[in-house]
Amino acid sequence: WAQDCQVSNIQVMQNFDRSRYTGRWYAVAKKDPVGLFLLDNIVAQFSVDGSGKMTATAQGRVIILNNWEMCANMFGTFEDTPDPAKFKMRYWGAAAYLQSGNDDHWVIDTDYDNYAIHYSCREVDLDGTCLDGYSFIFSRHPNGLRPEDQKIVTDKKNEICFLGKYRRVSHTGFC
Ligand code: ODT
Repeated sequence: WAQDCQVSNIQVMQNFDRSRYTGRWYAVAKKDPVGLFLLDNIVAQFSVDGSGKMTATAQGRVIILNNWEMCANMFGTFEDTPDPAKFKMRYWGAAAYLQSGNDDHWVIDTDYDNYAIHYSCREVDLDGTCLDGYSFIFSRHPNGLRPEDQKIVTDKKNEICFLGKYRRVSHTGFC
C-alpha cells in the first residue's frame, strides 16, 4: 500500500493504558533528531502520580560542550491530549547545561511487557511529513527485543516512515 508519511495520519496505540506502561524501559534502538542528545545507555522509567498524571525520568550518556562525556539525569512531565496515546512532554535535566524542551510524545505500539515504540516529530514539513523527528524502540529486557517482537517493531518503523533510520543503542554500564 502507498504510504503517505503524513504525521497527522500516523496510527498510535489504541486504548493506551498508562498504568501498564509504568516502570523501566531500555532503549534498544533510536532514530536521532537534528542535534541529537542522548547517545546510548538510555533507560527510561515511567510513573503515574497520585493525580493520574504520567511522569518519567531518563538517563543516558551524552557529550556536552563537544567533548565532555557524562551521564545525563533527565526529568519529564506529560500533558494529556484528547488521544490517550499522544502526550506533550516537557523535559529538563538535573543540571542547567543539559537539554530541555517540549516535544510531542506518542506511543505508537506496545505490549506493555516486552516492547514499546515511541515517536516524536519536532518539525512538520510544509507537505505534512516529518522534517525533524526522533523515535525510541524500548524493551523491558536490557539485552534487546525478543525475536517474536522484531517483525512487529520493523513493521511499525516502516509505518512511521523511519525504517532504516535507526541505530542500535548499546548498554555498557556507563550510566
Ligand atoms: O536524545 C535526543 O536526541 C532527543 C531526546 C531528548 C529527550 C529526552 C528527555 C527525557 C526526559 C525524561 C523522560 C523520559 C521518557 C523517555 C521516553 C522517550 C524519549 C523522550
